[in-house]
Amino acid sequence: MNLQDKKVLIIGMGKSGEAARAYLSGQGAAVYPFDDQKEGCYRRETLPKETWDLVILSPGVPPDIPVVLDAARAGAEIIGELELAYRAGKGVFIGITGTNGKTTTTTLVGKILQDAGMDCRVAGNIGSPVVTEVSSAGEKTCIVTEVSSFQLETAETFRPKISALLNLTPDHLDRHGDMAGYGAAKARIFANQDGDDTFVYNLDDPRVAALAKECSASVFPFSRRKKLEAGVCVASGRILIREDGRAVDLMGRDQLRIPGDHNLENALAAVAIAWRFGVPAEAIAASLRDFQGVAHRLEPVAELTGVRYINDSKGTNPDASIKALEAIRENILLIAGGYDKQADYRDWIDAFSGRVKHLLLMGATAGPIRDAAMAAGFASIHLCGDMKSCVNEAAMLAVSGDTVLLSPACASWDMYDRFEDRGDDFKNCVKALVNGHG
Ligand code: UMA
Repeated sequence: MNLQDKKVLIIGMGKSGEAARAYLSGQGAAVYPFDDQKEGCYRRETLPKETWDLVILSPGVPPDIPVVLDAARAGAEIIGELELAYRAGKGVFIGITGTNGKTTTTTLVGKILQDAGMDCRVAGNIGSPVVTEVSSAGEKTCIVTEVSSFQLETAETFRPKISALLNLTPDHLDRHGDMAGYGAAKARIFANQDGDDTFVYNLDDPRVAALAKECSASVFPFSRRKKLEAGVCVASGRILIREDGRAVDLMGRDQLRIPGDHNLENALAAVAIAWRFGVPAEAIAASLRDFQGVAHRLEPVAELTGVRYINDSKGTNPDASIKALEAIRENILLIAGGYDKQADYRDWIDAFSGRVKHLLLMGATAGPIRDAAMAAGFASIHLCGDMKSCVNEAAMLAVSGDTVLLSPACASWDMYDRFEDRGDDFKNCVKALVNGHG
């Protein structure tokens, strides 16, 4: 794509927008940054009469705000930063999406490839814009990309060599309208693939399995429940790769260091991806045995007077938080609440049963969650206002053997810029307790 002297509008000057600006400027384009909040950017009033060769829309910006509609009316092509990176024509892409587990799986695939000595970068929704990584990539560099539904909406021609769909449960319905809209966005991960490419998917997830039927790529499923003729599965406690009538016994599932059934699924997905990418089985197994998980996802923080503190700030939707509750199992003091994505909390509250002793709430959804929990008969609820009061209140209520878990079931955007900041706030509040300043 020749970008020399092209007139490009970038909407949203966060991480994606700034990365796109740097790339486009380097390619000789004339860049116009737009942002509702930031200094030094154009505003809508100065832009509606302009025409554009290209518009780059940041993933967190809703596609129906006036400045985007103006650009669409003017006939501009609107793409996202992922698509821009893909059009650079460099690197071989692995694209990983799903409601939960994306970051863990992407990190793990990156580790397996790097441990195996391959030239590889990890990028995307995980935090490092794809276009930045692509700028310095070679033709054969593997770009292991965590892809969100927001990024897929604006990825017209994106065609990963290997794509993966981990699971599909309600999330971001405020943006996608309903599950059909959300699923359609996720299915874009394989929309441009053909028989030379691979689609890895979770056979145990009925919504994902239904979408896989529409896929033209070579499919390679994984399952933790069923034995498969072809794909990656678990039998008698062993992780197996099966393909072309041959079975490779990779390792025992008990050799994984990341906890919970959901992490087993993430590991199976990573095995399927790495195998199809050509990594030898022994190398995959060695990296898997070594992998300790990612920050903000069931991350142990401290133990104080027999009480464990665990940071799961990445639990940004009910289903992710259910996975954390299932992994910890019992005696949980749960800190939750945050930005309102219009989620349905009923299944999550049902999962409290036998597991959660006290619920400590903060953020915009504190009220709605309290009401839903009371309606479901869960009464031990504490409205706390901020992280410090949540942590201090939990420390007062907890007894030896309990776990204080931050797993909000909501995004952080009402109180923090990013879930990482929320997790760091939790860790700092716990550290203050440990140092006696809680
Ligand atoms: N903005 C406007 N008008 C609006 C809305 C936003 O001007 O109506 C501006 C804001 O003022 C801000 C900028 O847009 O300056 C923010 O853009 P953004 O929300 O797209 O955020 P980025 O910093 O570009 O980060 C994005 C992803 N964020 C979202 O999708 C919300 C990051 O994913 C990603 O790591 C980063 O690109 C690099 O690829 C985060 C995320 O929360 C982790 N993702 C969601 C999730 O995982 O659930 C999808």
